[in-house]
Amino acid sequence: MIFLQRLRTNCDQYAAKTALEFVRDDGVTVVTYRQLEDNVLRTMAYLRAKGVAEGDRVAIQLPKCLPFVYLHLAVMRLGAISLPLNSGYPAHELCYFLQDAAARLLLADTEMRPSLLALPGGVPAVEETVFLDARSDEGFAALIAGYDPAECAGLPVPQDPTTTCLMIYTSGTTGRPKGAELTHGNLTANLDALHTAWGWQPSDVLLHVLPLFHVHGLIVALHGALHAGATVCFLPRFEPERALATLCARRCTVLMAVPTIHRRLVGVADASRYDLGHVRLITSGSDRLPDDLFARFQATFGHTLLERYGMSETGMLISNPLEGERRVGSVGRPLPGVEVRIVHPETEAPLPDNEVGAVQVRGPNVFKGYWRQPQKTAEAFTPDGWFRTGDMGLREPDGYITLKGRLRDLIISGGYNVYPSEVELVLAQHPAVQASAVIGCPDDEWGEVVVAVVVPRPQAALTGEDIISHCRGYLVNYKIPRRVILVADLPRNSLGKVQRARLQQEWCERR
Ligand code: MLC
Repeated sequence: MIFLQRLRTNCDQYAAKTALEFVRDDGVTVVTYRQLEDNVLRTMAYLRAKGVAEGDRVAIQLPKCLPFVYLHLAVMRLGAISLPLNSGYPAHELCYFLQDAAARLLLADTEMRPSLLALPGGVPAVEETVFLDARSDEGFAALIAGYDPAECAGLPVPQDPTTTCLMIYTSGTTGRPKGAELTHGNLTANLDALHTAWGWQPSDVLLHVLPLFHVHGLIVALHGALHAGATVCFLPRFEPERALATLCARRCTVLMAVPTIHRRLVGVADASRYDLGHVRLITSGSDRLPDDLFARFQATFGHTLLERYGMSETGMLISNPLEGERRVGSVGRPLPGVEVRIVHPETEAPLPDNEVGAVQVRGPNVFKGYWRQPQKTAEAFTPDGWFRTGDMGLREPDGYITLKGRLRDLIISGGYNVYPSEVELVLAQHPAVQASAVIGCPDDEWGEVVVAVVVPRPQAALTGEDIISHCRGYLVNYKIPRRVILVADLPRNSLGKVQRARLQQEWCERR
């Protein structure tokens, strides 16, 4: 059953049960499954009145809030395409996504109003921008109150598994980010697989600490819980003590997070005083879980983290088991319905067990393609339909897969992907920059941090601070270099390509 249909069924079956709780400093907003359905139907009527129709892209750039959830679900239910965007994107970066996706409507935070209205030529591409005060539930409730839920209650729930319902932007080794088109079928296949693998129950209460604009927080966590008829307890942002206190106070049973968050949890003073005995599952993903953190988490909370592996284009692919060995350093075995193979990175011939090669995947969870990028889509797949993940790994004889680095120049910082090319393009726009290379350096807290190695133009008086303040205007916070190194020249190979590995050797260790 398509996810949206299942959610609709859950709204009937669990009508009086809490679907969503939003915990704020000044109290908790509670939304039952019946109210969720009502709010989604009203939001659909609101969006229809704005002219949103099947296939339209609707960009949502809001901080974490309940209206985000209603808008996202309503857009998909209308057969349109939800385009969630990081609430931290500065106007300049946001424009690229709006233009590329040719979004019909932008729902933006009121805080973005000054910078968006100051854009020369206005907000590009979109037909309308609506500013919402997402921090106030009352404001949105008042906005949709005048719309009749009955207007959309009779509309058929989209059923075609091949229709795109969600677009998540991801970058590549070259060029600008691309919109990965995920279909109803992709989401459903992934949720069905996770439901079984992780033993989701209607009685589960998920503590939601992640952002809503990525696959992890949106699909794996939020959709996962709604698919199960469970309860989602949202924290507006991650704060370690508050997360632990809420886990206990609200008797949460599931937590999903990235290694940086787990590291902050174990770092809380006297963390083991929090009794997490009622929690049944704590997962880790979006970045490699360091072995020491796996052990420290176990020692602190008595919980064995369940590490899993996925990506925006594919949803979840591989997971350690709910029952059985959660192997340190390994991401586990392929989820039901997902095929994984390890191939030679150049010939793409399958490799025997225990040999490191490129990880390729296939299954109903794998995305349709990159939005309006047939060439890039073709390059992402082998001729026989396997998706090239860009990660390296090996399979052990018992089927467990261990990731062993990346084929492409990807930096993962705090669970967010950063592609050097994106930052380099911004650096190139600085008039005093002659050349640059962006590398990831290992970091205990963030996994990796972004470091820029910059060659200034001759005679230019350039400082690292100049570079950083230039980047602030163009890039979201986690892509801004933490360190800028000014050099006279970059090491290049005989083809003129910058040797990033040499830069890493030279600069990452010298701290
Ligand atoms: C915040 N900052 C970061 C950062 N997050 N810098 C580098 N990397 C990051 N990930 C910046 C802040 O802007 C600030 O800069 C400084 O670091 C300190 O901020 P902070 O307050 O300590 O950070 P915080 O806001 O608490 O955020 C940390 C975090 C967050 C770990 C909670 O990064 C986070 O939610 N990460 C989760 C990412 C995620 O959901 N990924 C899923 C992708 S989906 P300044 O200059 O302002 O001081 C995917 C598929 C899959 O990958 O398999 O899951």
